[in-house]
Amino acid sequence: MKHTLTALALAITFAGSTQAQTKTPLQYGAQTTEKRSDDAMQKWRSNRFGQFIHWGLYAIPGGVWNGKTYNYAAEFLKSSARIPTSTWDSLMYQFNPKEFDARAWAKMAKNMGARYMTITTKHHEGFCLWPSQYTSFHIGNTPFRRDILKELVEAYNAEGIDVNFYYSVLDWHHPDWRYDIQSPADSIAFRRFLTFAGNQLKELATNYPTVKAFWFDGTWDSSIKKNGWWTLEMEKMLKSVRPGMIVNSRLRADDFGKRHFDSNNQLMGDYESGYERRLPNAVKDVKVTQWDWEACMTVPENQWGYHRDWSVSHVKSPLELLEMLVHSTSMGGNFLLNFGPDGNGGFRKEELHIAKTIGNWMQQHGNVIWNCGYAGWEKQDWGYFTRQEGSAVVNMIVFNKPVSGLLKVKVPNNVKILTARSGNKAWKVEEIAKNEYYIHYTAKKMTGPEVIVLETEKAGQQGDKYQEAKT
Ligand code: FHN
Repeated sequence: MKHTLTALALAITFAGSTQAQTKTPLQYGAQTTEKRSDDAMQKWRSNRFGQFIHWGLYAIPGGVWNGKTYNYAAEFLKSSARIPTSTWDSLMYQFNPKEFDARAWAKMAKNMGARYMTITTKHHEGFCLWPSQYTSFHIGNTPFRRDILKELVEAYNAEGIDVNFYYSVLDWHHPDWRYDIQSPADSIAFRRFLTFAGNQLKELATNYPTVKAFWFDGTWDSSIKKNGWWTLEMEKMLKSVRPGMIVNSRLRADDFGKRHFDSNNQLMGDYESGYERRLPNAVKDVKVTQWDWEACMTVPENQWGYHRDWSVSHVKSPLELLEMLVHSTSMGGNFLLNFGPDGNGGFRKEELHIAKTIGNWMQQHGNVIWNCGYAGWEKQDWGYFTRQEGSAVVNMIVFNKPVSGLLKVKVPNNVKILTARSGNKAWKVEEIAKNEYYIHYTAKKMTGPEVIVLETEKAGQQGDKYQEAKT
């Protein structure tokens, strides 16, 4: 038996070293294998809740063209309604959002509890919300003229909110954009395109010095996948122009066109950004807590830009969205909730209601979200745990109260729960089995997700008070 075990151990060691030796050599793969721990990344992580804003020319038609409503995502109307580029681009001459008030937007985000905002500087249509010197397709050439990006950065920063820039590499306006490289001519054109995009990115990072992160999108086509070198070059360039800069995994492709995670399964960029309109499974996908990640979420099923008609899909309620925010925090991820302002610069009433409802809860309970993350405790059906790294205090956020009123909590070995409180109210804590407690949550009525704060301490080795069943 001893020999068999030794042989097994050797085999594992050998397999491990073979694996290490067969690591694919990469020029454009991951730059680090660990979570970033610098101040900028810690701030990004502690923010936890962000406001996503999709705003561009698509806000003018709002999903309706020549009297016909197209139910696919409003920002894709150009393609859904097969609108020629020149016709679409001339929407620029109508862009005049008279109600736009950057300070009011920033106040709304602040009251909602958002600690960062990510704005589409350029979406797939190619229109730029800043006066770029590398194209004439920008805000400065609309009747509105004002530098929307600058106003937003200033207003949000004045509220203490970090601003990040969404940038779509895919560009329907630019003549040199290619979906694939199939000829030398494509290759030459696409090189020009990459230079253009690189110039714009440098321009953004230089001219808006407080930008904290770049949120890349539209990077899934073969043309980009065949140019992994460029994605790494952009990551390095942005970080050298602005030390501490953060980039999402969507930017990156490695030498073999592998995206997000390189051919050695290492995360590229600073955080994983593949969770779109979905969240990791809180029980099965605990591995995602090993790296930073962010989920982005729409209010209707799949509308990012303003669409006039939200009647065709489920529209998420404030409580559903709040639960997603808590769920994300409990798994060590950020939650980026999308808003699509209309062509006048106003928000839909549903979005205002969501911001207000979430904000009311965050004003009371934001401290179980900001600076918090994965608690390391087994998830239970009543809701989620969060905690500040290293703290002995664990937060329970209760969404589903069992009819018994008994909330089960399973603690790791040698951890003891001392108290359970919601504000001034203390709940009875009952130890019921080895590493298991009930919190007697006797509240008559829940008015929203309840926060129960557990004070814990490290306990010594437990004796044999609880015997395993002999079966
Ligand atoms: O096509 C876009 C979509 O319009 C939106 O911008 C989302 C946000 O994550 N990204 C793309 C789809 O993945």
